[in-house]
Amino acid sequence: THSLRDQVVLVTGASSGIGEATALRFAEEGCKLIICARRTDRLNELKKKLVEQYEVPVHTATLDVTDSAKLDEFCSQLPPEFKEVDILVNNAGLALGTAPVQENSVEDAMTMINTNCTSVVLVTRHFAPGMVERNRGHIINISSIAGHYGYPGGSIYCGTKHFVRAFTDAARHDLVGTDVRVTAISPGAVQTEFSNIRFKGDGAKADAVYDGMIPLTAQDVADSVLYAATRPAHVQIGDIILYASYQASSFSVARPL
Ligand code: 8X3
Repeated sequence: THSLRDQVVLVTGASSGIGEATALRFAEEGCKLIICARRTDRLNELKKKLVEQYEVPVHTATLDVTDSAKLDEFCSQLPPEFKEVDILVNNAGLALGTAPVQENSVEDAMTMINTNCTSVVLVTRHFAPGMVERNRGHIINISSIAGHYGYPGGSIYCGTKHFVRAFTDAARHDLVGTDVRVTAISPGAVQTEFSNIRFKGDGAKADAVYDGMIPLTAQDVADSVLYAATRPAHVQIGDIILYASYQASSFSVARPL
């Protein structure tokens, strides 16, 4: 395996869930962290934890990744110590609603597309050239099992995750022959704020998603990210699909508990 010590890792959507768990795991390996998210207080709390527990350098930025001007500014104004990103984790993403296709909210659709797709394009466009120039780097995109098939009520969300998967695959083709690796991670049911956000704060609906089964945790997904990042340089993980054990797909979930 390959040591991550002192590598610069950027995680978008780092204030909670998979992003936060991933930032903590990279810090544990001695990486320098750039963490961005919308919630300043949550970011500051995470920064404190990263610095106190792992004594690593941390740069934070309060940022809504759907604001492309701010996103550009953030990417181009990183302090010198953090400018050369080695590992980019495109994690920021969300689902909003489960409307059938004929009733999609255009506003929700645009928020999902801008968060899950556009931001990945922009951040990758910013940091990939430096990776190619230095001939080192790893782009890790958090996709979903929703990137592998569609399901009822998921026309936009599944569409965005299919985009992430195809973008990841095409990027791997573009970068073949360089030492820059490109990986997708495709989790199934993970208990984070995901369902609370999808159901807009309806806790009962959110809880029902995980009722009677044992969902994946954010840490389980962070483990997969770390697995991909710590392979020897000649090994490139394409996509890790991970389901909860009581789950065979988004729409086939057993609830024996
Ligand atoms: C989240 C998993 O099954 O709701 O990406 O699409 S699912």
